[in-house]
Amino acid sequence: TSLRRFCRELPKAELHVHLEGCLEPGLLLDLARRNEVDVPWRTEDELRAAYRFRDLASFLDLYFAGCRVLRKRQDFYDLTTAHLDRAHQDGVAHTELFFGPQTFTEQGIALETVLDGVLDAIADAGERTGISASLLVSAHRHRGEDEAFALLDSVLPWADRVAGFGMGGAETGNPPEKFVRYYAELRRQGFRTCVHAGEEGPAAYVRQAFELLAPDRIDHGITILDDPGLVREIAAAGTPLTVCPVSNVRLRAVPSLREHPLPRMLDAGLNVSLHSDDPAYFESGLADTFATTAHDLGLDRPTLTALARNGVRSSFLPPTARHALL
Ligand code: ES4
Ligand code: ZN
Repeated sequence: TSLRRFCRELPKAELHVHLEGCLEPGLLLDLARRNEVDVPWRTEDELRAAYRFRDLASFLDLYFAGCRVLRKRQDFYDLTTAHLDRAHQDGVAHTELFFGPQTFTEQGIALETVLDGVLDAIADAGERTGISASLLVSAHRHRGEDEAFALLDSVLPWADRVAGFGMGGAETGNPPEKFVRYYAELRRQGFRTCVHAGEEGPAAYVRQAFELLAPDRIDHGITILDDPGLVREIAAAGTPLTVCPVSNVRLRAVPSLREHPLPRMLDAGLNVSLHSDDPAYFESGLADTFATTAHDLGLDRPTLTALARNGVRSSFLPPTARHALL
């Protein structure tokens, strides 16, 4: 079988994908028209031409600009449905979707509009295709800890439909140490946690995340190799690192896929798995991410299988559901 087909058929768990980053150009422009939101792009090609990023911050500018077209419950439903149908086609058996309500509540959109649209689509997609999906509520680190606490309080009515909590946003200047009390509270309330760290921030941020926040997973973590002692500690702990190689190249955290640290991370015994991050903006779903990463880094099929199994093992599914996918 071809590499592409092998990667598509591999049973995969997608654990690091932002729902807002699944907004494809066609739907974005449709929603802009539907909701009469002015956007600076008239065609899908014009929008795609803007997918040239200097760094994480320049990407987040476009990502948050795209979010402005999402206004109504049906919009969140349509975004989630379109993504889950593509993920199902891509051989994703289970996915944990990051979603950041602060973007929308800040614009006066009710939390129920946003969450019920997403959660209804997750339930309907499961019935239609069999895909298993759950929600990770994501706070923005650039908004600070008080706003993260307010987010937590506001989503508690949906707590039984939230698989865990994460944190993304502008990393440089917003180190994990600013969120120690927030993560302690998440843990006290029994929630699973992840945190973006070491995407473009230094290894010291990954160390802070690991030691001070004690997350169940670390998202990215690619700069960890600058601190060999930390590599040994995190490898020994087995803490999953959800790596997104295509994203890292698009946001210029690494110069090219061929130079990506993934092989060194595997050699160091870290629990790494592969993910897409923002498939619409980086123009690569999970199957393509596996295939292009394998091609450019020369990964063999047993390695791809191991990466996919790491993803399944690192999911927040209950053990029986995890084992069914292994
Ligand atoms: C991110 Cl808030 C957010 N969304 C998508 N990708 C990200 N990377 C870091 N923060
Ligand atoms: Zn991410």
